[in-house]
Amino acid sequence: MKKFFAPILAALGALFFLAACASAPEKRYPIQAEVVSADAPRKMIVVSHGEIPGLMPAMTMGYMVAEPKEIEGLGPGDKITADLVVSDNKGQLEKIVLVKKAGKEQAPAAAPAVKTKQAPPAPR
Ligand SMILES: [Cu+2]
Repeated sequence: MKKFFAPILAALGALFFLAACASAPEKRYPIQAEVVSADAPRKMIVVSHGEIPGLMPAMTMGYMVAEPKEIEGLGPGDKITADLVVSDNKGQLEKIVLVKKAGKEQAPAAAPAVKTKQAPPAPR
């Protein structure tokens, strides 16, 4: 899997790098995380991420995202991978990929109605 995507990701990374044309060197940290909430209009996502070696321990925190399109449709419990790109004093997530959608068996919308309304006995 990873080998298959590597060339594509590398190409995308090169594009981002050229587009950024940044003076400050940026650092990239691949992360794995679980979505707590996603807000595409505000380009914000709150995730619970694992340890990021050399940067921070596992925690729940909010990040800006480079491409709001990438978080449209994401919801609580979704597992993602992404690149945390840190430059100057800010960090944002790029290349957000949905790895595993939150379990559908737990979705309340699909749950069958447990309370069946029984008609009261007809008065005689
Ligand atoms: Cu963090």
